Amino acid sequence: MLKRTLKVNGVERMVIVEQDKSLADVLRENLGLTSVKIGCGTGQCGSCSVIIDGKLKRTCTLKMKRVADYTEITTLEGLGTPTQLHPIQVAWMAHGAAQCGFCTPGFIMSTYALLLQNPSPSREDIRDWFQKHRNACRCTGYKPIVDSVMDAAAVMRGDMKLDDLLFKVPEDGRIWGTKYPRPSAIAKVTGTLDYGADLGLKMPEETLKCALVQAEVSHANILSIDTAEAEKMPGVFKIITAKDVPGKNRITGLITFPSNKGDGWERPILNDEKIFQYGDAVAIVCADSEKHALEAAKHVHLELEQLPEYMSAPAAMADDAIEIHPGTPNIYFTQKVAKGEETAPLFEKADAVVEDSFYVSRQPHMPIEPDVGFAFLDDDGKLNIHSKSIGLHLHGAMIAPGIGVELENLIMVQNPTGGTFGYKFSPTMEALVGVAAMVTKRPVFLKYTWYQQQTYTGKRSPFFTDLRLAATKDGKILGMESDWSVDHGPYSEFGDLLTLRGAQFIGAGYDIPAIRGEGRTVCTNHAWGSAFRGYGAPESEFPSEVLMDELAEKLGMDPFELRLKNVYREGSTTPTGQVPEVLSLPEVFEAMRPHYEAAKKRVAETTTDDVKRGVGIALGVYGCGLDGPDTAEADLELNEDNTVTVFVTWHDHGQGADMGTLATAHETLRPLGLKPEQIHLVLNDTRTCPNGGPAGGSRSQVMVGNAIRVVCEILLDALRKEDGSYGTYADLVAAKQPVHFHGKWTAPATDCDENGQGAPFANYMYGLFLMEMAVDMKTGKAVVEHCKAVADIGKVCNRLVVDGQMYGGLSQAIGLALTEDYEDIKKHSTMIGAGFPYIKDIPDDMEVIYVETPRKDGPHGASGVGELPLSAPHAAVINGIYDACGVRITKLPARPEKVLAGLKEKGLAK
Ligand code: MCN
Ligand code: FES
Ligand code: FES
Repeated sequence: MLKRTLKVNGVERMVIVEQDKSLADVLRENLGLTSVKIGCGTGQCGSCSVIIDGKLKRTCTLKMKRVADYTEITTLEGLGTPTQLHPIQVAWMAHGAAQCGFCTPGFIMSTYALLLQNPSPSREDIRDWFQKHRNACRCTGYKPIVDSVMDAAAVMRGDMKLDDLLFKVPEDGRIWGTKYPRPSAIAKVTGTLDYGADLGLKMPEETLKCALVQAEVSHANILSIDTAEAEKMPGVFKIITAKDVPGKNRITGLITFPSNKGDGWERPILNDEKIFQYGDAVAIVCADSEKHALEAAKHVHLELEQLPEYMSAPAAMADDAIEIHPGTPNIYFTQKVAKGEETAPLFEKADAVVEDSFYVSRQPHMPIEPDVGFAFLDDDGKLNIHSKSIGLHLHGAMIAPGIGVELENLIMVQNPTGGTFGYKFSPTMEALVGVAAMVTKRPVFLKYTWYQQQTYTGKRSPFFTDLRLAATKDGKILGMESDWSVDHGPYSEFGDLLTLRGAQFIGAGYDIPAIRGEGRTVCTNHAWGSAFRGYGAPESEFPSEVLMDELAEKLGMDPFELRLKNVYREGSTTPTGQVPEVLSLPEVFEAMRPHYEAAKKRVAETTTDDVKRGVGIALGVYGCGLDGPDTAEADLELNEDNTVTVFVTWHDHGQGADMGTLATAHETLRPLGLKPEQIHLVLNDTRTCPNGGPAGGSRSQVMVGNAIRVVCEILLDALRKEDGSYGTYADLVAAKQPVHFHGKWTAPATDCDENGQGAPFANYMYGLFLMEMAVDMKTGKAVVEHCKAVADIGKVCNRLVVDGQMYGGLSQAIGLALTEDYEDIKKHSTMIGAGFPYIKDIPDDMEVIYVETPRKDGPHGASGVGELPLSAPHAAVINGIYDACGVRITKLPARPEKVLAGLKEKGLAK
């Protein structure tokens, strides 16, 4: 133990701490300064950055024994407060630089340190600084952050007025379509928003801290679990294994299609008979402190019988592979696609046929905030589970039988969330903390390290795809043949639905009259397949968008013109035979044309023998919603003071659910003349909020937005008087009318049949992506120098949010193309190891142009946006590499060594 007096935010504070405790933990736990966030915990993300004696330092790796007495420390709490914001914080709000906001305190402190030493940094200086100090952001694509720093610096120098950064509501009172800052921005920029780990510090004293006992092999039979030694360890309250679980100890994967050969009940909460993947949990240690829980977990002994590990779809499909779930074949679902006439004769008579094999990799989500959650039994005996869930009602249904709780006795709440990018479409720890609270009858808290986040949450399911295209000599596509295998890991959860995405999105965007193909879902022992932004689109459109370039080359056509020739027009149908809801793609292309031409010219002028440059394009399409008649509900209450409260489950990954809810409600309620602050939001608590459905499939703006529109219109109808004016709360009460309203909206869509045909989505998003690439001919390293996107996402609800969605998604697509992977469990278990894109990996020059085609079935004309920027831009990167240096990468990621091998093969390496 040591005593230290620290000068924190200008005040002397004494702490008595263990010498090996990190400064980050001391600031958070001993001093309550929870603006200091712990992301990676290993010095790779910068979210724990503070200023120590005038210098920026990461505190998660700084042990207290190295912190001297009277060290001066400034945290975000010392920079500005909600009522007295620092210009950096105001700039952050003005540019929408805090999405999930988890990285924000670290970035703002880093900015402050930079501006102290360089009041007039250039954009490149700022990028160099954040690169050097490892400030990592997964949401924003960094551009809004650099914009914020530039403006904050200008204000601090006196070159700009702070007032210029403040949002002013336009005269017509409208906030729809503007840059109104999201309601949660102020809490995010001041570090006052409590995320799961912060809430964990504020829980009652009797709260038990949990640690998991996890497998370190990927496939094994469990012979025995010995907890005897661990149970005697200090502070241990209870060690829970499968035998203690009150329910059926399974999480249902909610099988979507009857032809699925599994029953969806194969995923254990605590593994009992077998280990199916690395990290599977076999026991939960509940103790009085995290330290004690972790220590005891090391003393639980597992006796395992190792089985062959099938770490990819081809391995699990091999003839001699044993069934991973005995009784269910490893290929447990197949999905056909059959549109139009038979393709075989078309391929025979076609002028040009191209074919290739593709692999889209096991992209890790890599939120900065590791998974975290807690549970407790409330005074009514109901089990409350708080987590990062982005599907509260869905997850309740998936886990309740396994835990052994009736659905009506289960309350699910989403904590403020530091990014998920889809991994939280899966229950991760909800059932574990639920079981622990039920068994111990105490509040329980569990947080993962970043290593656990990476190794024990779902990942993008790799697709292995063979694809053929047939076309006439003038470039009209005649037919397509596809075959795809989906490595979905050991758990079935939505694997059939993901496989259907291949039928729906391979070749999307083009009018292809005849399609034949088959996809299959394969059970493997690698990380379980969970939703990842784009969900099937990047896996499906990578093959078709790269093959389009191969076709263009074969035909001697420009890839831009070939695409334009085939995009949806009057009379076209999608791969599922659906008539597209809008036909804006020709307009999208024309909006891109001048930029494409300028880019071609620029790369021709700047390419050199050492650094070859090229341009790649790709077309992206994705549907908004869950397939078929997807539904969302919303509630609204008119309050006594004539303000309204909207109750809704529009889950917030960090994308801006609060902003979407507010702007959609405000726009609908404009006849009442309410100010934005007169609309209160209650989000994401199943006790009070009806089922809006999960925040996946870029569905919320359309689905939940429509439910909000409907309930707001019901209120308007209730208040409307004969003369067209609107009454008040008092009028409704006087007339004995209700003041609480319920709205519901169902998408006019149909499920796909066994041939993948149907009209599954009422709304789509469309985009054309352009990447200007530079390839170092010595190393094979490819970088994106400029990036442009033209997007049709319908009418824009909030401009800051959609820009942020686009930049963030584009940077994840660049990561998917060039660096990111989770294949090698050891090597890819850290941010750096897994190829997390830092600021210098992402171009500063990113621009998005919107073609706002109003959607009939979108609230106020809006479609979705979240996943569009991760639908196909990675194919543009790969096409750009080929254009630059002639190496065609078909298996992601295009790491330098892969490109270099291609260059060597062609004798082009320098
Ligand atoms: N929006 C808008 N105008 C439109 C369409 C949408 O202003 N025409 C806004 C909405 O109000 C919402 C945001 O854009 O705030 C995204 O809307 P939408 O596309 O409907 O998607 P969801 O709200 O359902 O969000 C989910 C989507 C998905 S599926 C993933 S995965 C994802 C994503 O959004 N994960 C994210 N964006 C993310 N952004 C962050 N920062 N972190 C994640 O984990
Ligand atoms: Fe400290 Fe990531 S650098 S938490
Ligand atoms: Fe940067 Fe989410 S806003 S990680």
